[in-house]
Amino acid sequence: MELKLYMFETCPYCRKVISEIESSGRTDIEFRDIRKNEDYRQELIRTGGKQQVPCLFIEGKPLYESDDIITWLKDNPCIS
Ligand SMILES: N[C@@H](CCC(=O)N[C@@H](CS)C(=O)NCC(=O)O)C(=O)O
Repeated sequence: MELKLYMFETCPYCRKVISEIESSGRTDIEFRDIRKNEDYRQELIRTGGKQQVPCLFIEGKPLYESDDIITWLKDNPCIS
C-alpha cells in the first residue's frame, strides 16, 4: 500500500504522528516535508484541498487530522 505523510518538522501534530510511526517500527511510509519541497506543498493543496499537515496519503487519498491518522495507522499495521 502506498503511504505518504505530508508534514514539516516543527509541526507538533506531525511530531505526534511521527512518534507513533517510529514507536511502531514501521518503515513503509514516505515522509514529504512541505517546507523543504515546494512540489510536495503544491501536491498537498491540489489533492487534499488545503495546506494542513499532517496529512497521510493512502493510495493517493488524503487523510487529515493527526488523531484520525494515528487511529488509521493502529488499525492498519505494516504487514511486510
Ligand atoms: N487538528 C489538526 C491540526 C493541524 C494543524 O494545525 N497543523 C498546522 C501546522 S502545526 C497547519 O498545517 N496549519 C496550516 C498551515 O501551516 O498553513 C491535527 O490534529 O492534525
